[in-house]
Amino acid sequence: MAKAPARKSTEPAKTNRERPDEPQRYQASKEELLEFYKQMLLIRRFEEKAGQLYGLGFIGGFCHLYIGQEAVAVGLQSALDGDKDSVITGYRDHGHMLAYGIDPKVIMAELTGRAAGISKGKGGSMHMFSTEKKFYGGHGIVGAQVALGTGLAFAHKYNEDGGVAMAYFGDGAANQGQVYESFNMAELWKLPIIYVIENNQYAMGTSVNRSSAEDQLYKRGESFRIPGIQVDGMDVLACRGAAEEALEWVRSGKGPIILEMKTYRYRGHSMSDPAKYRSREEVQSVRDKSDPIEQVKHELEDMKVTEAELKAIEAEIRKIVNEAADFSEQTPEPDPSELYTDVLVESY
Ligand SMILES: Cc1ncc(C[n+]2csc(CCOP(=O)(O)OP(=O)(O)O)c2C)c(N)n1
Ligand SMILES: [Mg+2]
Repeated sequence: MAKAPARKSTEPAKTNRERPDEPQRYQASKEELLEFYKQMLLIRRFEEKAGQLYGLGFIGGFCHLYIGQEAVAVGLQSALDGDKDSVITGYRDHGHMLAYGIDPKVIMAELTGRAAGISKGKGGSMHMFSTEKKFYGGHGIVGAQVALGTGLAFAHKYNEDGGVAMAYFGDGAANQGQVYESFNMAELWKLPIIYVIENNQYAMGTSVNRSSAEDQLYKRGESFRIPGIQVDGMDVLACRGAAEEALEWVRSGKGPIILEMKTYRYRGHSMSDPAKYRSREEVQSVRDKSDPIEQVKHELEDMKVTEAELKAIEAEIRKIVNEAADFSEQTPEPDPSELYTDVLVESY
């Protein structure tokens, strides 16, 4: 049988092998660094309080805490344009909402299932949304937010609104098939999206090295020609610097980019976690060596911020969190007639 001739492509070779520059650590002013510190501390204290309320039975259902990962949401989202850009994430979402300046009271009230909650008490920990702030959840299906985020990016491009979508997902989610279908379309259509892989080293109870053939997750876009950058996710200024670089790439029409944030979660995967997959020493060692909040505290001290000023910030944050907790306990639950409302919201 005659051999079929080698197929000749009529399309020009895709030569997009340009790479973004190596990101620089962001040079923050004292005021900016203080703001980052406050936001990270707010997330930490808010999450600690949520953990307590869960233990007391005020919060039902699932609850995944963000403690340890604060620098990622704060550093990245500080670079976004709140009027244009959109954010989407998974179920570990309270930190991302707080970093976006959403009122802690309505987040805590959502956790306790109250009508005043941001999803009217009907979403809970994993399903918080604020279309007003272009925050599109809060999703419980691992990896689903990647495809949905790609859709948000498509909408930005289609509507020519100049916005960029930021889609967060975990190291575990990075092994889901729909992530790669999304990567393909995003690069093909040069969609304005930053894929943020929050590599906190574990998916529930499985370490990234045990589950991933390629554990350098920033390389996961290579076969789609999507560049990736690995970032110290425990350093808020490194996170901000990486966001600047990624935004420059995406806003100039070059298509998607991947940021792999090397981070760590201190608490269990969710509120019930036998924690048999890692030692206490491992967790303690990360806390001691690279806690994102302590690092910033030291930098602030170097900038001559006094202990009294730092204590005042701590007191201010504790007050905000206590007020949110009081509100979330006292405000009423939704009326049963709300059961069938808000099932579908048209956002575009
Ligand atoms: C499609 C799907 N499969 C499995 C689960 C159960 N599940 C919930 S969280 C999780 C681990 C995800 O880990 P990772 O993506 O690393 O995120 P992290 O929890 O570390 O933030 C799994 C398997 C799910 N919610 N959805
Ligand atoms: Mg993980």
